[in-house]
Amino acid sequence: MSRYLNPVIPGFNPDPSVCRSGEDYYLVTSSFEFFPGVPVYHSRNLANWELIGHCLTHNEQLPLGNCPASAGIYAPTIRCHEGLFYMVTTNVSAGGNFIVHTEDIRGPWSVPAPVDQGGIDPSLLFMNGKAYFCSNGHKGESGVILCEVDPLTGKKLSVSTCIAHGTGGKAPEAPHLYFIDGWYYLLMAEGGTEYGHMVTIQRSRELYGPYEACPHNPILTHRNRYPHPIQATGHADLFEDHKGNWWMVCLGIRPLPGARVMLHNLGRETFLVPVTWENGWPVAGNNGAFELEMEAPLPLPAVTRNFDFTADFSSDFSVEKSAGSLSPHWNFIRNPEPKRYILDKDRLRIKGSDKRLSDPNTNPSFMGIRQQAFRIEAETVVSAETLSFVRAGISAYYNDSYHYDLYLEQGGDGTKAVVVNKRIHDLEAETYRTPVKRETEDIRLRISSDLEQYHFAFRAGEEEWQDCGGGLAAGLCTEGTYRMTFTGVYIGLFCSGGEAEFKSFSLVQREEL
Ligand code: 6LW
Repeated sequence: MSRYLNPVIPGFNPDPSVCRSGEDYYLVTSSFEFFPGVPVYHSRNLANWELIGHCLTHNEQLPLGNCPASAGIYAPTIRCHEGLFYMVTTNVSAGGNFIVHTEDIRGPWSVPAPVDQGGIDPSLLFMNGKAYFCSNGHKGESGVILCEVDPLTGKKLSVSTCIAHGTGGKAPEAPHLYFIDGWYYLLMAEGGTEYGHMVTIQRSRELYGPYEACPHNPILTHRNRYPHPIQATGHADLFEDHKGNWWMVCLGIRPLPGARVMLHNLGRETFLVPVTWENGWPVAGNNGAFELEMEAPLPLPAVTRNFDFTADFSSDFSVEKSAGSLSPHWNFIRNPEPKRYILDKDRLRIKGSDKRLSDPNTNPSFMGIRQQAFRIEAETVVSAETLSFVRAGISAYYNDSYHYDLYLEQGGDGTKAVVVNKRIHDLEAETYRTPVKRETEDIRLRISSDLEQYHFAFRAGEEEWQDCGGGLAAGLCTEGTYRMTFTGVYIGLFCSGGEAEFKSFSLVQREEL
């Protein structure tokens, strides 16, 4: 037995799916309007996951132009079969369901092979030399829809047929099919991906059903566990490790511990739950529940975790080659324009455009890292050398309608100010502004957070740190958003207007609650 900590992948990492290749495990999560798409994590012990790349690294694989916040790439499934890795997902804003494949998990992955079956949350089952494709809903029909597919071309080889519905919960989704000990098992999420979320399972001797429900459904849920630090658990994938132990990865959220209503800003995170079998049915965790600290038979012991990030601006970096030279932790908002991000003498230059962080469905100049702990401290050093107007700094960015920005503003005449600007819903307000001396070259900007607030501070040259106020974390929480949104907060560097130079960026993410 080894001890490990949940979530195994904190921060915005929803809809996890996992596959095993020998003694290596690969896990993918949803990425919505962010680029590159579908992060790929690697682990050998199932508790520590390293981000090793993304499945969708080219614009042709990931058209996100005009995609609204929390649209774009929905839940992925990863499988490996006969030496190839397959990832299947939905671009809900362009093209629907598609499959990509690769021999090398580190990419590049193939061009997308579209599958002419609708619905979301697609999954693959390889069985007796055939590949089956299921998704949730199709042409207005609810339920799990199945067809045989050529996984390389995406061509459908049979008609799409509804094989099952959920077990009565709201929003049945996230279907995965497995063949285990002579049974086809159909794992699903139900109850909606909010506080009633749950995982159910059904089984049949025949792939096309009829499916019978497990007598102890839901097999995983925290819907009756209030208050518990982990809520909204569901959307799972089931697998056996190379030692014969069974597991589920699932999503869940950690609401802000201090809030009287449940609110979460870190996003839907990835959790690991041990699974045992009783009478041919899986039992997840402790009768469907699990904790932040777990004891379980990991294939290898867990090691100490560290989610700190320090940017390396010295590498030979271009956004076009982002899968290679840029740390995969950097994400962009929709398809980035490579010309706007330049590494030059250990500095990052970001060129702004007329697009601002609050502009919907577009690609402002921004590079961000997921916030993975409630308590963080992020710092950057920015200097603006420009003849035109520029705003450049650091942002706690949820999406175009919810972000807190701390930046240096420089006018065309050389006047400089440090500003805090907050955007919540349709209200945008400057909450802090102070001039800084024209001759000041470097401004150090800091965003820190605790369980309630983000705090902003700056330091001009060698002067003292100046407090610039704070902003409630509640302003960047999914539950408060106007449309239903699925992402989490990024801490990122941005520039609008002219051009700015960033000399460093670090993000300390403290795990302890
Ligand atoms: C995912 C679906 C869902 O595809 O959210 O709330 C979608 N339910 O299962 C995006 O994560």
